[in-house]
Amino acid sequence: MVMQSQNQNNPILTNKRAFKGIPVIDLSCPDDAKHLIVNACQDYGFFKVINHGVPLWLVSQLENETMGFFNMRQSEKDKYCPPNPLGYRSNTIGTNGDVGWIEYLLFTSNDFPTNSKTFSSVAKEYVEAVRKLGCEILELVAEGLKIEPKNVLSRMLSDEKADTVFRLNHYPPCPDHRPTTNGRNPIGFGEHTDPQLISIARSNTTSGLQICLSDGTWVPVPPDHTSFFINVDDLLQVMTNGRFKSVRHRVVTDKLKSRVSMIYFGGPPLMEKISPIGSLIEPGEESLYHEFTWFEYKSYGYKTKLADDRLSFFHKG
Ligand code: GA4
Repeated sequence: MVMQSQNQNNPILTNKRAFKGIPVIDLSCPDDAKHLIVNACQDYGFFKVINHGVPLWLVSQLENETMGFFNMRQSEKDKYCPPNPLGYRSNTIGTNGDVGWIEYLLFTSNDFPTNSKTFSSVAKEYVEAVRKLGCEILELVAEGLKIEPKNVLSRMLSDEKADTVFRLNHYPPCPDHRPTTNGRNPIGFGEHTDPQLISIARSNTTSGLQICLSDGTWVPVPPDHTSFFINVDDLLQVMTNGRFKSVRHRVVTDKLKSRVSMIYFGGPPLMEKISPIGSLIEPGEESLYHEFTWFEYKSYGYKTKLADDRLSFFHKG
């Protein structure tokens, strides 16, 4: 009967909390933050942090250097395009046929080869500051979930072999007269979940980021260039046995303004074994995922298309 769909949309009847906007977590109040972070990770897999301690001069400096790079002539930028998904790319995302209205620089670990020494060293300093923020957030997660030791998650980001990815994106304005758009804003970066543990994103004042709620609704994320947006990624969903949600997200382009974003993807060392944390499995509950190494997950994930559900491959049953 039709009644069913009415009930599905009613947040009270479905026991889902109604969406009241992106959760904002003030990191200067850690005792509150640890509980609010856990709630946000369970409800949306997404939240914004303020009073994060990352110096804003460093953020602006990186944005300036980044725009300096993207403003270069195309032939200059193409010199930074090595024959793999790292370095400079435009339009293509990954290696399996995904495209977007985007150009970007993609780096791994501590290696940021760019056109200028200043750019490379600012990128390195920024990634270090954001990695520390990631560790702080994962420690609050551990405290909020009452799992021990406190560094059970954060140690994977601080490990010298941590598999870090860093991405600088530029979405040029996309006028709607282009044939691909059909009157709708075209996609800058298609819908997907991030494979790692957590992602930490910052953008300029241009909107575009959207997240998908558990009922399938897409909601726009209002830009805030002084804050950071945190995503729960696939591995954190696995380690919490599905309690935290790896957030599906995408970026739509703007007709007039260009958007620039900088994203740190915190991954563990490649040989780290990933499985649900025992103390998070309630009596009578089963582990939902097979154990795998990050290397296995990443190798599989990089063969998939952006929008694919990579987690289901490692799901039991
Ligand atoms: C999504 C998150 C990060 O941007 C990224 C992306 C990577 C790429 O751009 O090369 C992937 C994508 C991301 C997941 C599936 C594969 C790999 C593109 C793609 C189709 C750098 C990452 O680590 O995974």
